[in-house]
Amino acid sequence: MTGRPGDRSDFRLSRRGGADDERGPGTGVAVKPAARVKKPSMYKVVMLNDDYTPMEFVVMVLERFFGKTHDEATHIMMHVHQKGVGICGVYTYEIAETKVSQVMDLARQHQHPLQCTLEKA
Ligand code: TYC
Repeated sequence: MTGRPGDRSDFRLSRRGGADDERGPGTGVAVKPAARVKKPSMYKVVMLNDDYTPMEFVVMVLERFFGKTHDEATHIMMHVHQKGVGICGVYTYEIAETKVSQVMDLARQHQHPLQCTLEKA
């Protein structure tokens, strides 16, 4: 299996309709074996406290980009406010990276110092 388009090097002829059944050679049905799929690594999107970003802005960010309800967002924001750091969500790398960018871009546009990073889960 090379990953090249159209590559069927990992296909095998099935027993039924095999290469030398009554239909003769070369009539077998190509069957792809179950792929071995690795689970992707997961990444935490982590938010850091600061003294200037308004609480309502953090709550809005958690609702908008992390699908939290108002109550969930308020809880996470208060956790970060009190403990200094908190988890917004856990995602595969590309999604986590996109969410960090979305948060940082919006914070920058509003001139808030809010910081958000990614950590391997
Ligand atoms: N500490 C901020 C304030 O008192 C609120 C805040 C919460 C800021 C969470 C950032 O990630 C944060 N306005």
